[in-house]
Amino acid sequence: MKLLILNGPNLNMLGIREPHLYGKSDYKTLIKTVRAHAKERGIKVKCRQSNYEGKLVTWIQKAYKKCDGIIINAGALTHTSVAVLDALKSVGIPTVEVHLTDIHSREEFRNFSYVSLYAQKVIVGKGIDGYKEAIDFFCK
Ligand code: DHK
Repeated sequence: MKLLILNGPNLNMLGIREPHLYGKSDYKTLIKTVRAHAKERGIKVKCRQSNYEGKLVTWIQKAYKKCDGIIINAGALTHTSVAVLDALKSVGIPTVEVHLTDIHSREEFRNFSYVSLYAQKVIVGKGIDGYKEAIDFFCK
């Protein structure tokens, strides 16, 4: 079992950006936590972050026939990117959408997610633990 774990714009700023919302842990800690949890579950992970929509699209495309699942926090692209949605639909890989914050209880513009139109599961508002739960989804 191999998972692609994708993080979008500004997730590299964790620990610095609005810590009251996104928490005090930095991106490095997030990845360390995710890797440790995946190892416990015997799952291989490939972790990638970009501030560029096209990079995320390309990584999703490259996962075709290579990864068994995708865990994605597309950051702000969640709410805007038809391209990310189309890429997920193109490869047809089971996908869990994760958000550190509860996007449904924040500003109205965060309420809609293109990724949710494809994702098999959506996890919001659980911080870093949401990524662990997403890994566990693929263990069933
Ligand atoms: C992360 C972002 O960067 C925001 O643009 C989303 C999401 C929420 C999160 O909660 O992880 O709206």
